[in-house]
Amino acid sequence: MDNLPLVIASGNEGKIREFKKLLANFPFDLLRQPFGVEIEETGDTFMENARIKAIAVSQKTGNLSLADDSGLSVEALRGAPGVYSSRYANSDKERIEKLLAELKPFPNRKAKFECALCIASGEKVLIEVSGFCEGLITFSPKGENGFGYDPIFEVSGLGETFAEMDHEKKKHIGHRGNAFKLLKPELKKLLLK
Ligand code: ITT
Repeated sequence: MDNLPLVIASGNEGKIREFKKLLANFPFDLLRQPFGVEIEETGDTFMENARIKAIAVSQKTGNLSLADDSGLSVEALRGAPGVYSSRYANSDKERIEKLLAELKPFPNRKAKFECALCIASGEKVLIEVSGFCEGLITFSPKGENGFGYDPIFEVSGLGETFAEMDHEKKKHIGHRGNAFKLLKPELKKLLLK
């Protein structure tokens, strides 16, 4: 059977790397979204934004698409940065600095990563799932792996940040990996159709 083209509807290299690993055993030809695609994320939830991105890229390319909208919600900051995680500041370094500064007065360091995944074909949503990972915000960045807020997110009970883990470990316990566990059986059903 020929591989099916699947466009990863993301411009975030960190996410794309993780998806290549998660989808390695599936019969997909993974494609990048067309250069210069800018999609306005107007949703109030991660899932709404994942749908917006998946549908826009599928309509643009004529292929099946997979979009991920994800982010970090910090309890003491009443859920911020949440759906604004990528718009919180201009670079990973500045986002981390801003979050640590805003959280400084609060003893409560609890936070949660969420990842909403959506597979679309044209304007039709075929699959949507969400995954979570709970943890604590550290007082300073630790570790060199991963991307985004990984150096300041310590997974509950593990005592190490996402950036201190290898890819395999993050894949198993992270929000994207947890969403992918729910996506997997649905994807298998889709491929049988
Ligand atoms: P696309 O929309 O093109 O996929 P983006 O970076 O704008 O790329 P989002 O709107 O979903 O993606 O924003 C998610 C932000 O949340 C991302 O930029 C990171 O800062 C952060 N984030 C998401 N998943 C993460 C992870 O696994 N580790 C660290 N930070 C993460």
